[in-house]
Amino acid sequence: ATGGVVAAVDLGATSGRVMLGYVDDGMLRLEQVSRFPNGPVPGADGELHWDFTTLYRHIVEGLTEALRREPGIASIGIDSWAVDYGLVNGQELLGEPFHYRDERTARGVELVHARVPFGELYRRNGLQFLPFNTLYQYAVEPGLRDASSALLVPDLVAFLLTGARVAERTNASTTGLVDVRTGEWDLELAARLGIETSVLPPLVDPGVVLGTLHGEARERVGAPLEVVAVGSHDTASAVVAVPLSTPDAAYISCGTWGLVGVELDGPVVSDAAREANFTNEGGVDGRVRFLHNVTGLWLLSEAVRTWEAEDGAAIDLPALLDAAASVSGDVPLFDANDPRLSAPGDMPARIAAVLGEAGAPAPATREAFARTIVESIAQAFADAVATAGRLTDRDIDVIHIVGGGALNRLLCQATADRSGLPVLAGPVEATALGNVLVQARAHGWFGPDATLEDLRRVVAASVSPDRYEPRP
Ligand code: LFR
Repeated sequence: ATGGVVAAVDLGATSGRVMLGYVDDGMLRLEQVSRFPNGPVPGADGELHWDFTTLYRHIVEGLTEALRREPGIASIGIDSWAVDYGLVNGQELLGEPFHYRDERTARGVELVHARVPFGELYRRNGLQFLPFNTLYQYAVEPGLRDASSALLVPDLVAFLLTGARVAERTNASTTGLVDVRTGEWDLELAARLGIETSVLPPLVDPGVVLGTLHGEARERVGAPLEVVAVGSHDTASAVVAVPLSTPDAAYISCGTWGLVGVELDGPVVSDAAREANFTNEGGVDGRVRFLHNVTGLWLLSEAVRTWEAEDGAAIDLPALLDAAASVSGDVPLFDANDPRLSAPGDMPARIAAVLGEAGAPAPATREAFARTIVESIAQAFADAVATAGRLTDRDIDVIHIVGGGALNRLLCQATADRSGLPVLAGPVEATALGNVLVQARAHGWFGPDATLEDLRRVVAASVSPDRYEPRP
């Protein structure tokens, strides 16, 4: 066959969805089946969790509806944000997973670095420092002792659906416990950190069949559908669907985060890469996602959330961005990666405080504030692209922006202006497309030996990006 239909479950930090992906003669099309909200939920002591139980219910409902619409679904693929996990014992989920923005991780960082200095960690796992990397969470996770397995979010969904206990490799690379050179669990590192290695499930690669729906999931959805591993880290799936147009192209996968970097065949764990806080995450087909996390649209969505709470009414984001685009003159910039901006809470006040420290007045209107946020994100994007070029000795000639950020015209233009490079924006749904493509390839719909480049050709044939030229 040269085509068919699959279902993609794509969970983001602010919303999740179930999509149908149609492949037909080298072309690709998505249809949204359901979309549901997601976000941090404070627990009894103010700690931040995910409401995984509700997410899972939405997933099963979405899949049920997907199968009703499309009885011919060939498989299901699941991706989500990285690093977070659920603990299971037997068939039971031991409590709601922690949200990576919970502040307990600060203690985990201290504990881990006291045992293994960051320089050594970087040489072993290749990861930029992010305080929530899974190994820091495990260091403060008492529940690990009672668990038979620790499963990252997409693996946890696959486990509940099929009973399979695995760790998909691209997402496992974000735990900090996978050896960047071999792609296998670094059992010695885990042991040194006091992490029970029996909780780490066997690693599998994207494209592998994980199992078929079982038990209640099978009854509810109504068929023994197959679950196929995809690049289960959302960013890994997104990078699959970047229609890289030149060998020296950079990408920005922009949603809650802006993941800024290039694709490599092997890791770079130089001192310079470590100092620039660049990560070597595992990509599909053994590629390396050499990138830096920039705090992305989180800054804007948290600001909007604060203003909506003040007003007791919803804010029209496109209208706000249009108004922001018309703000004339220079607006003050702040460091988008300031760690004080990473927790939920009053974002405008915190940004005003950061600006105040630097002697800059806070913008007086909401549109000017939104402009300050977008320009500051764009500046951080431009800086990270330049650093990626420097660290990999590449002359970056174009920036692809994929994900929800590709819809933000102000951000795309500001990124072009501040980097001096053309920006190609789209596809918006890169993550779901990458999820679908890897499943479709596993079914042989692109021929027996389709490479990532072949998959990207399908994307390029199916969507046309918007082009932004840099302005002087
Ligand atoms: C993007 C993302 C990033 C990861 C962050 C936290 O959705 O997966 O790649 O660093 O979320 O998991």
